[in-house]
Amino acid sequence: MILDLGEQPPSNSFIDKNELNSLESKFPLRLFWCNNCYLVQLLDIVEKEYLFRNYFYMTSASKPIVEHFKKYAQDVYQEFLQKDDSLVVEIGSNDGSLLKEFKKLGTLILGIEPATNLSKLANQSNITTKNTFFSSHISKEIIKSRHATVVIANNVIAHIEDLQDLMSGIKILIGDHGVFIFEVPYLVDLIKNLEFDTVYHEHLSYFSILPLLELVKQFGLEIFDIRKQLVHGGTLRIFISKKDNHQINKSVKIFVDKEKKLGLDKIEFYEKFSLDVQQLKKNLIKILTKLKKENKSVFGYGAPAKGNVLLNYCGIDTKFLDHIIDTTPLKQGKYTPGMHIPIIPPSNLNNDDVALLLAWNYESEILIKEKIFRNNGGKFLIPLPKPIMK
Ligand code: DWN
Repeated sequence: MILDLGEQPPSNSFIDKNELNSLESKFPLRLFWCNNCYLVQLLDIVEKEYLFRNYFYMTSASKPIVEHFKKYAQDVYQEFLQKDDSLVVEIGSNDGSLLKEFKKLGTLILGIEPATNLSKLANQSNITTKNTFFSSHISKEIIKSRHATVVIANNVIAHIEDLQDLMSGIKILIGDHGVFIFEVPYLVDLIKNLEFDTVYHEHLSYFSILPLLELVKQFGLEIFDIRKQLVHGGTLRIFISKKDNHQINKSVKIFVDKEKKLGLDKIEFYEKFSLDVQQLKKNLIKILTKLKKENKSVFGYGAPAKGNVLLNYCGIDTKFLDHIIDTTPLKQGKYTPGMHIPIIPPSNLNNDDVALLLAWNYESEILIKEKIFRNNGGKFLIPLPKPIMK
């Protein structure tokens, strides 16, 4: 085990006012490293129906990600979808924000989304979406009509328990000529930047390239390119196809060599992580306690899933934060899981002194957006990698 974050409620299980006194389900949240395949993973698995059938995270609620997806769609279109009649199948298509961009470019699209509330929203905005979990069975259904030109999946591969069935489903869906492109948060950034709050029950795997190479090889597939992205605290965009279909880009060897040099294949690489996370917790509570002693008004900026891991691990409740603001209509009027902090729509910030930036992965965009608040003396407390006021 490389990190123990205690018993926590699922980080997207936001609750209503009338549930505040009800018992909340909590599950162990512990991170493990496999000394055989080097995959960092959770071993305490929460039922996927419970986590994903009714889902509060909406891609469209975060403008920076919508912008990222716009550029992403254009890049993939340029490189792989110029041919007429190209089909993009997205696994975990959420509210259809990415597929909307491909549709604008004239590509055929199909979404696969288990969240009933979100797939309904997507279909209502004419983004054809199957309300189901992805599996090789679904792939066999789809190829009855045709193969996919591109299968795309973002921030969802880490959520899938059966990686074997996933890869066999991908192999079926892309056939001989298709390409599989996916984005996952990068383990090296998680460890280096102490992004412990991205460890939560939805994320079963914490990917690096060494274990992924072994996985795809088993299915006659190969990684032919890897491109680093800045979103979500450091992300890899990975390109996979049938073996020998594409020239292998030198990026693959660069990442493999880097990971071996860093020692991701040795437990020593992970040893200091847990101690550093415990120290971060102490430092953050110390700063918040001092602010409250000075009668400062402090609130949370953004109610991301990762924020709830941080709040529950550090025991930060309404003694420290008056409320949390968030742009997601589904979250507004709800309370955070475990710590029960009320979530309200973004409002005039100028009456508060300090914003704890729980959505730290959008620091640059949010600090620009809230310039007036800062010019009027408002401060942002950035929780990690080292709590700092800006
Ligand atoms: O892997 C996952 C990532 C992709 O998204 C999922 N398992 C769940 C989710 O994680 P998250 O909730 O930690 O994601 P975000 O994108 O960091 O969430 C940002 C939150 O902040 C959203 O609720 C929207 C909100 N927000 C805001 O209130 N004002 C965001 C921005 C940019 C803002 O200006």
